[in-house]
Amino acid sequence: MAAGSDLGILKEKVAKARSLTILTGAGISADSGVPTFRGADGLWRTFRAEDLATPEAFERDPRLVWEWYNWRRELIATKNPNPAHEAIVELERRCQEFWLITQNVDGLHPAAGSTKLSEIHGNIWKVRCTGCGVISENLEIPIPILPTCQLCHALLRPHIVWFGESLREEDLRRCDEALRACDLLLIIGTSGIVYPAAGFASVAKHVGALVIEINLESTPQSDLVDLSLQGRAKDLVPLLL
Ligand code: BV8
Ligand code: ZN
Repeated sequence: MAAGSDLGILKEKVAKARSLTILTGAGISADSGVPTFRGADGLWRTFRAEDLATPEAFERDPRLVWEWYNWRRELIATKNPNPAHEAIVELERRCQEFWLITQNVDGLHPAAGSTKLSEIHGNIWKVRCTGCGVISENLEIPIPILPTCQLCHALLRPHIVWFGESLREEDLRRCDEALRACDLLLIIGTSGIVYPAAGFASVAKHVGALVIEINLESTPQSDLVDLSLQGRAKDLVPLLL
């Protein structure tokens, strides 16, 4: 558990931050009961996320990929934001210059009230047409196993960034701006393995920002950051207020 003194230092840094940027991963939603990717509960049947979250997997077997996303939607639909999500909404309200970057597709940050936000890997409640490209919200539980577009009847896919697919230019631009402008970057609940998000800490570090990590355990980023606080996001993040 993080030392009291470290928490005190961090609380002060947050209060004094001119420009605060936060990067989150699956760990922040773990306390809401959403499985992480690499945690013990990360596996779905016998597949690894990297095997299903790819354009090739969808090309090969769209039914299987939709079954997986439907399973995750049904699970996430019963989950609520936790005190860590809520504390981040309060930090957005307090900090003059603020941006939240999330790798999570579960939609719990916007559900908590976050607005200054980039969902860089997409959102599981949005679908995109493989024919005409129209993007729409879809909250159906269960979603039809091979959903089609109401406009052109082509197959719909999750509006999610899969492995091997580039992030949206607008998101990359907005994230780069927030990482280069911030004087404090908070990294919460991510294993720091998937790029380009795994490279964000060094971008902020490069411009002289203080980089602080909150995670249950140490990560490949722990040597790079200025301070690594170990504990549950739901316990530690609210203590920053
Ligand atoms: C791209 C949507 C251009 C899908 C996701 C450079 C080097 C090596 C490889 C690459 C590279 N550049 C590109 C790549 C390839 C690839 C990549 O990074 N591969 C990895 C596996 C090495 N990147 C891409 O393909 C990206 N596209 O770069 O396009 C290109 C393409 C090809 C080649 C070059 C360039 C697209 C990446 C996005 C993929 N989509 N998600 C879906 O969700 O269905 S990624 C997905 O996995 C998540 O969004 C997230 O990003 C990642 C999982 O990481 P975490 O969120 O951190 O979750 P994880 O379970 O791993 O860890 C949880 C952490 O929380 C742990 O540390 C744990 O200790 C902690 N924790 C747990 N409980 C708590 C907690 N902490 C606090 N409190 C708790 N209670
Ligand atoms: Zn269409």
